[in-house]
Amino acid sequence: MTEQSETAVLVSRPADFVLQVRINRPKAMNALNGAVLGGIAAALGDAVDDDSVRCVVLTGDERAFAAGADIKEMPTRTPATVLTDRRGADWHAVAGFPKPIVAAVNGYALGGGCELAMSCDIVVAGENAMFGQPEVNLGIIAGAGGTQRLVKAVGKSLAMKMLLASEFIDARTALAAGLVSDVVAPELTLERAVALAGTIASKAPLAVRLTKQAVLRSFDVSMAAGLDYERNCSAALFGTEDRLEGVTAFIEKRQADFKNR
Ligand code: DAK
Repeated sequence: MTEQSETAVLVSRPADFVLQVRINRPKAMNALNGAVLGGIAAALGDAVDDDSVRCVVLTGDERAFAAGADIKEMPTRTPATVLTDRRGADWHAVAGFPKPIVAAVNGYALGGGCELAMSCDIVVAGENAMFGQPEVNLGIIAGAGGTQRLVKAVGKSLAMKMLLASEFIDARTALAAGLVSDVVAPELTLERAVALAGTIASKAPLAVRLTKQAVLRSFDVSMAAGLDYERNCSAALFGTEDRLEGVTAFIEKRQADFKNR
């Protein structure tokens, strides 16, 4: 991790097996500049093979999860840099991260900020959260999954309204539409996300990992192919030590002690 990206994101351990990554550009509404994206990607990259991380919480501050890509970096960007610079890989580090990520969203999640939340697996929102895809105001379109993931999250009509008219939706609307899983008082957003992450982290890690993979697979393949994939994942887990531990612990009426094996 570079020195710049270390300050653009703050990494901490709020609970056993949980990594917290906080976007740290409060004066710029946590706009996602190269340092922030690089910092998130580096933190997740470090966590991929780290057995002490089983779930990640990604958050911002009370005013903004992230108000989008950094507009002040945009004047010098060209089609070539958009296609070839490191940001594509940084975005992929989030969407392709194999362990669960819980987004804790207070305030604005706009443009790339909304896309970042949607690249996470679960979104916990504070009552003050606002989600939007206002890229057309800038003459661009959503570039990190907004035209694809938002439709799948909230349906065509609401997605079109957000993407074409740049109308924001509040936390309650996002909950009703299925974009977020929980709405809580803003001061409890992070606490709820960390608690959820802690619960996920207490489950069998390999089962959690394959569950995430199988659910994400459902977006890309037919039902028949998805069901085949699920069955194969399920069969593979029957060969793990943690499966034996989970089943034995149930029968012996004790807490399972999973080893990620
Ligand atoms: N970029 C840079 N600075 C930003 C920013 C942003 N997105 N959003 C806010 N700021 C800065 C403001 O410029 C201001 O800085 P100073 O003037 O104090 O230096 C400071 O944050 C506070 O903002 P405001 O003064 O505007 O605060 P307000 O409360 O009045 O308004 C707001 C808050 C969030 C509603 C407003 O700032 C706003 O509308 N911000 C822009 C939101 C936006 O348009 N977001 C979408 C950006 S485009 C791609 C991947 C992703 C993307 C594209 C391609 N590829 C992989 C190809 C994504 C594109 C985008 O996200």
